[in-house]
Amino acid sequence: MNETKIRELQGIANQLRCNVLEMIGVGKAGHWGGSSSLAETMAVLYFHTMRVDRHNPKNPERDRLLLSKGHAALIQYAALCELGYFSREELTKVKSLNGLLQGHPDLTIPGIEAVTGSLGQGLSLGVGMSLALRLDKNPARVFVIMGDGEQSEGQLWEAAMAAANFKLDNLTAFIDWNKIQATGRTDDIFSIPALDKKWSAFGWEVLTVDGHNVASIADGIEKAKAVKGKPALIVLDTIKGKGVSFAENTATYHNGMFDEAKFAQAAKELAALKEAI
Ligand SMILES: Cc1ncc(C[n+]2csc(CCOP(=O)(O)OP(=O)(O)O)c2C)c(N)n1
Repeated sequence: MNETKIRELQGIANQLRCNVLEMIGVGKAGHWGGSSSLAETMAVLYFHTMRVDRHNPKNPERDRLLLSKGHAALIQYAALCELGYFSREELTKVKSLNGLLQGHPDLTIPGIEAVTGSLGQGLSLGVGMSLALRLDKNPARVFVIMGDGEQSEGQLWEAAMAAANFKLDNLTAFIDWNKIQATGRTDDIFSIPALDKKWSAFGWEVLTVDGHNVASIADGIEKAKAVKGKPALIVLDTIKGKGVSFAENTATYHNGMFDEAKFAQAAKELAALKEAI
């Protein structure tokens, strides 16, 4: 990937973080931590890798992205808004009764492929979709993003076995390995050591990339797509809350509130990141 493309995608990731901050606003709870850790991945998937068509959101040959960690919906909304799936005005109405965008992904929202939020279910949905696409000889691919805290959900390990059993090489999953879940460090709450080895023992091709480096993410996805006869998992080594210094590496902003001063500081830091491109 050349420098121009890298700068373009990083610029998009920075803008996605700004959109998320705008949606959370002042004095309202919002999932900053697990949204911001995915900004680069969303930028690469939606603006580089995936075939999507906002003019025809249901195009049968579109690639599908399922956010199994549905509480991070704001970062997906941020990307869909930049692509023009809905107006910017919707961002200001997020999580309100008269708004389109709810706290978790919903099928009423253009570009959203699955209702998620109850953790552990997205991969099962992805397996079903991948099987259906293969039966239809449809070349579309399915991408599923899970959290590291989410790895304690038993259902996703059944889905992992099924995907390997059915040799689903049209399926790529991600773990947003930001090491923190809702109330503290994932290792302290429910430790699952050697995640990469576990997934490869379950029959998946596994690779780990720097989840804040757009070129590494894009390269990892290309490698995953080239794998034949089995599904691939990309572990995204990320920082929860990335981009706002006081919100990084803490559970406080998993679903926290910004007061006016904190919001202003966050906005300033994100603006500086944009300037630095
Ligand atoms: C089945 C289920 N149990 C509990 C929750 C509440 N919950 C929401 S987010 C979260 C933590 C998720 O942590 P992780 O997967 O690491 O997400 P990230 O840190 O990337 O936001 C929990 C337990 C849920 N949404 N679904």
